[in-house]
Amino acid sequence: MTQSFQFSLLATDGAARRGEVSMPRGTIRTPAFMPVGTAGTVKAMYMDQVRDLGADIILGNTYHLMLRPGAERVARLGGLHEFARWPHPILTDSGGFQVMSLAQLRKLSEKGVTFKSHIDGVVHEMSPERSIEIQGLLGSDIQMQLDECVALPAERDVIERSMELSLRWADRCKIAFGDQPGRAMFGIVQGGDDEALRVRSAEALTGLDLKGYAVGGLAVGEPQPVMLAMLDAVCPALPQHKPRYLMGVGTPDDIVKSVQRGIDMFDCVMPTRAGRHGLAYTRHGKINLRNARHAEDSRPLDAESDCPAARDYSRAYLHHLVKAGEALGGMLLTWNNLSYYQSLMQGLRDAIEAGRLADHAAALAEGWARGDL
Ligand code: PRF
Repeated sequence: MTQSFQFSLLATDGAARRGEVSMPRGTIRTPAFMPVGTAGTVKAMYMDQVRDLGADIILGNTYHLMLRPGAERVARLGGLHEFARWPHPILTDSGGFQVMSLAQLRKLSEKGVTFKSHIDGVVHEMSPERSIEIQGLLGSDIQMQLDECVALPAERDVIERSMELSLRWADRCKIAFGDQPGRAMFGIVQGGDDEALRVRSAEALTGLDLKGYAVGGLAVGEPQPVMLAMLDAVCPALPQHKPRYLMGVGTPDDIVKSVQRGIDMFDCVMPTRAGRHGLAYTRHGKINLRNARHAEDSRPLDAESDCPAARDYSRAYLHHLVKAGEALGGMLLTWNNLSYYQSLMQGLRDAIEAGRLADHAAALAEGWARGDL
């Protein structure tokens, strides 16, 4: 196992990349999907299950963990890996995005962001430096710069000022992070739906020579073609030999199309959150188990899957669990969904290695369109 943080490109197919991100706690096979473990748990899953499905890394949230149980407390308890019993790599989001979507009474300035906790109303301050300090206390392997993400649509000058602020915060986060050979701090490209601003952001961050780059501020209300156009502009402006992470994306279709444009890493609450709401992702598209048409359907979600949740339980039983509000319903559907997402990523990795990504993407789309027969 390597003692430093490294990215190797193993194969390419068009703009798509098959790679490996190595660090002391393990190796991430890319393209990778990171299950979201916001509060130190991938909701409704055991960590062993998450690992067995093929996850090499999970995501944790600075915002939630700083509020409860607190970063200093997690540090005293041995760090997040030990606390949550996940010994493999962890990436933490910096908190800015969650403050903007969850906290009350937010105030943004050059210094950072002040907000009231959504849990108990206590006022907190987070600067770029404090965000990096918290991520260090948690023991995060890949730390994100503090950034500001504007909701779209927005005026160009609002997007521009916000993007410039995020760049200044990237500088400060880089200094705060310092030199930690086994860990990484990623910058976040912003710039809304403006290609020129996106390229400026990507070029300025590239100049900071960070260990990896995220693309933020997408999947925030814009149509998919706009997101894809931003990736078409941003990816060529990022260094070839650094990992690229598209934050908070997305549906299986978003992921495939983003991989085809050169993205290496993804995280999204979709498979876990949708699972707890009765939705199953399958090779044949999404199935809403709440629907009465499943009430006497004895077929499993996918007889050919090697995930027990997909293969061994009838849709009728899953429908019953979901309707009855039973915890097991959310557990089985989350298991199915993360299994589907990880198998999707394995399929993409294999296809890139074999140089047949375009055909593979077409076959996936055909399966989703075929529907749940
Ligand atoms: N910034 C950060 N986290 C994020 C985003 C962002 O822009 C997004 C946007 N899709 C999801 N998570 N820091």
